[in-house]
Amino acid sequence: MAALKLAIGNKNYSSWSMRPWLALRANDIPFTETVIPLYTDDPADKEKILAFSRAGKVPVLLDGDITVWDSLSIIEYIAERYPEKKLWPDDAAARARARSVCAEMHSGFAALRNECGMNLHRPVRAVALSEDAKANVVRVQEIWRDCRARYAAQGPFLFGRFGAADAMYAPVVHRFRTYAIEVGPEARAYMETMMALPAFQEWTRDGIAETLVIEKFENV
Ligand SMILES: N[C@@H](CCC(=O)N[C@@H](CS)C(=O)NCC(=O)O)C(=O)O
Repeated sequence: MAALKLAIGNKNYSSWSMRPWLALRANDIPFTETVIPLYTDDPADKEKILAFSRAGKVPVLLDGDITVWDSLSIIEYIAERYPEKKLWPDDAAARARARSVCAEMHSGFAALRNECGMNLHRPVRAVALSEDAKANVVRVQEIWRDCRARYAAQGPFLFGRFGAADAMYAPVVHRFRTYAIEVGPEARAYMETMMALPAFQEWTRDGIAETLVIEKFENV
């Protein structure tokens, strides 16, 4: 079986790319990666993304002649192709909840995303957040606290073992860390669990080692 290919953006900045990358790496699923620099002045870089998917966005997964684009669809595809990795919980109620929190992340939290862009090499420093972003921070913590209260007996991640929901929320751990956002003890414990995950550490190391700077994401 040919190895999966994942096209991603700069690891320093591309939170959407981090999600499926982690879902694969944390579950020891073999794949090759292609890093395409984002938002450069070189139109060839955009062409490279378009060659993977006409949507013109990363991440994109290639599995033979199957193309899957969009981080959540890729995670769904991986879950289906590797059911033994249990990216979704076995229990139907837990699975419904996991899907809901993933969809909530995918379609929401715009203020937090805009005001606290993932930027691994940014020195840790607090910024003044809007009321909407503050509400996002409260809601993320509520989700994490609720999941941990329900599923702690099954493991240290949101639904026990590392799964789709953790992959979707991992970039938020970086956002909270980099922008020195104050969190409660349950959120802190979950962040520490995530930051100790070897796959999370590998992505972070790779991102920090990148030298390409995207001006519009700096000085925030
Ligand atoms: N909803 C998409 C969003 C993907 C997205 O916005 N990707 C950005 C990078 S993080 C991108 O490819 N930007 C390049 C461009 O617009 O040229 C997903 O979850 O995969």
